[in-house]
Amino acid sequence: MTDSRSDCLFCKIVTGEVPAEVVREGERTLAFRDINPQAPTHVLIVPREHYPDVASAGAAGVGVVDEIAREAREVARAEGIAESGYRLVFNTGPGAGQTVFHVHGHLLGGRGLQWPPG
Ligand code: D5M
Repeated sequence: MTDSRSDCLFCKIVTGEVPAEVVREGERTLAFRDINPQAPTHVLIVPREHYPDVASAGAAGVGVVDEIAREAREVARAEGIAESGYRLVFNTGPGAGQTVFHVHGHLLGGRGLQWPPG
């Protein structure tokens, strides 16, 4: 479950085949702005390796979810939202709104965020 997929949009962003506004390049991750932002800061953090969702990425036991959280902290600092607070969301499965099946953390911030999220 770790190879690049020719039919996966975020694998294509990782390889540069599809353009994106990249904000941070990690050794194991890439962070780029969401094409349909839901907050002043809305950045997606993806592993370079392909996992369909956070459950499979976590189950692989290779630290990739930890790495996404670490990168989110760095992006939040760079975006100036680390102090005011931010949300890191993994939609998991179609019922939860996942539409791209390459695990991605949504980093959201820069405005007040409501709870529950709906
Ligand atoms: O989130 C998938 C997210 O991916 C959604 O917020 C839109 C975003 N998206 C889709 N295509 C692109 C491209 N090409 N660049 C940047 N962002 C993109 P999900 O949790 O799966 O619903």
